[in-house]
Amino acid sequence: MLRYLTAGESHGKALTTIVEGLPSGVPLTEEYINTQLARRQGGYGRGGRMKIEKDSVSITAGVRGGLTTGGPVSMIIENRDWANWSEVMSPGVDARLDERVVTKPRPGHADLCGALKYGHSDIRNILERASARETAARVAAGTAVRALAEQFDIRVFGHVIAIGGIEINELPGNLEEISVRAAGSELLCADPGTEEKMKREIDRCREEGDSLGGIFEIIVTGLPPGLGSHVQYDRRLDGRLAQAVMSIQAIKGVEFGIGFGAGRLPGSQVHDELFYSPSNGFHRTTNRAGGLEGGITNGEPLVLRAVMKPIPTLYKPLRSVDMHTKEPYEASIERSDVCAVPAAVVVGEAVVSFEIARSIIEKFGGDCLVELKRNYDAYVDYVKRV
Ligand code: EPS
Repeated sequence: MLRYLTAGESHGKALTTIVEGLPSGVPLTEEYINTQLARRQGGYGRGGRMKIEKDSVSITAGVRGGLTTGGPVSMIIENRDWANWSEVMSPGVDARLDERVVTKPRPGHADLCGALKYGHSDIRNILERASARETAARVAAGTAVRALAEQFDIRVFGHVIAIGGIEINELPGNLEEISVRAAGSELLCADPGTEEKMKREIDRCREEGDSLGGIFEIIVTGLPPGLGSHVQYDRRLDGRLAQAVMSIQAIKGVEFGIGFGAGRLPGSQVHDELFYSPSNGFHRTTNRAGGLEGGITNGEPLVLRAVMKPIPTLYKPLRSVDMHTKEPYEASIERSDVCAVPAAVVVGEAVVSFEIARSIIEKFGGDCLVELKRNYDAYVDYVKRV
């Protein structure tokens, strides 16, 4: 079973991740992962921290000569900001625990509930781990397995649909064109006219000390029918994907295909009709389901949307209560991103890649890539001949 864990605090020494269950023989390099780490750091609307960090992964186990060995792949991303925090964040008994203490919980953040749950009087012990800095490690893990998905010509890409109230007007009908246009945009937005409006909205919010969320879409092409399963709740691929994406910091909702829109339409306008032709096999001419039926891929592109709330660290004060004094206060000024939706797209691509790779390994088995490919090819051949 493919699995991963991350560890690390936002201003700690480093982020660590271990991916276990990757077959042997998958091409994987630090450069390949660094490309995705750099994409995650970009995007119009990031704050001062991204000027400090230049994320770069060090693979410390599980890869030899550019190929996975089958052993756990461990990866480390150092935090450059650690140099400014080593005394406060030190794991040693000499840590300066009396400095940079946080007692004022930010509304919308894990600050208060986390501190209550873990019995901390210094909220820093919560915010350091709740921080979206952790998503750098998730991108490393997701990219390591994306390398496997690419071996099967599976492509995962995302793009921004909305920032605040500004939504794209039109999208190219061709998925490849969406991918190309998003790749050339600072906001990963495939509609250039709208991108400019989104940037102006981010500028406006920055000036007002506010933050902005948005909606993004992740698309996966090249999937065979039959990944995931209807037989048990925790094997349904839509459920797993939703959990993976919902677990990204600040994500508040996930939908597939026409998603929530399906609740406003009759069944005749929701379900994708089935056709068969000798050249195309079984297929649909619409994809309102978003590529999944019964928790199983149906061979159409997977289309998933997620909504990200505005980041809760605001320059504009929101009312809250000091944990120690119980006195009301208005949140103090903190460094923050104004908008991190483009970064969330890259994280979304990573966690979706992970679930897709996991479902491939589950269905096709194999401890080395050659074995996995053999099983995959035999299945794809069978599907064609049905
Ligand atoms: C974050 C706060 C900011 C962001 C950070 C997430 O960091 P800092 O408190 O150091 O200014 O920049 O995001 C990252 C560091 C990152 O790599 O994405 C938060 O509170 O969640």
